[in-house]
Amino acid sequence: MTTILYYAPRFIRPIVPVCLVKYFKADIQIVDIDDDMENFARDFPLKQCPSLINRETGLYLTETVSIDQYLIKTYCKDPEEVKRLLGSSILEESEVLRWESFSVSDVLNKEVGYVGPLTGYMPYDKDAHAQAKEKFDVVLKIFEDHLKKHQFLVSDHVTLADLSVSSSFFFGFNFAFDENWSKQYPNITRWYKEVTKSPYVAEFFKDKEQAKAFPQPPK
Ligand SMILES: N[C@@H](CCC(=O)N[C@@H](CS)C(=O)NCC(=O)O)C(=O)O
Repeated sequence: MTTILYYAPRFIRPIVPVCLVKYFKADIQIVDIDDDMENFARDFPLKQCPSLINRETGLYLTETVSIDQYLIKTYCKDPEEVKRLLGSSILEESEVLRWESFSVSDVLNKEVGYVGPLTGYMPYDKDAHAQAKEKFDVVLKIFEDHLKKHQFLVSDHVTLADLSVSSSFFFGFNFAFDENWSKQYPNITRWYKEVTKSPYVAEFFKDKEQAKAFPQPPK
């Protein structure tokens, strides 16, 4: 029985794991949770993805950070490339983990909290939305300041940190971050455009466009 990576096209966190499986041509079946809900829900009661399972060998992983590590360390055959992606010193490895963990927790949650109500994905409440904006602005400032001084998040090349954070920012760039937004965040935009062209994720991003207009709050 093959290993299965569960994902859903509407979700952000599985973007990088799916790209890694494709890039490394891993012998893993990529399955949409909606096409296999009974088995998925039985084995993953939280019904969250990405999740990785081989029902024969007992391989069972949840958490994007864990799945990304597993995929790279198992399927990337070049040890130098593994170091390039995951860091080549203890400090770099820790920094990659820091940004990756941040991206699938605070970054994504605060981004969805701010952008989601503008797109109808979540209910809109004026005061709650103002607070969500304040919180996400802090996240944005962290990245804008960092990327003003650095080409990439950790090293002088793309690491898993860049892949993970840029895929979290996809939610914003897809639904809200238009050209005007980019004028306010030129370094995030420059970095996002560069990282999303990286061969690891280019296939996914090649037909994705930046939002044409920032959505306005419902009247
Ligand atoms: N802690 C998990 C969270 C996974 C997660 O929440 N995934 C979202 C998709 S991006 C999901 O499956 N949401 C459906 C739900 O929570 O019902 C991780 O970092 O991978």
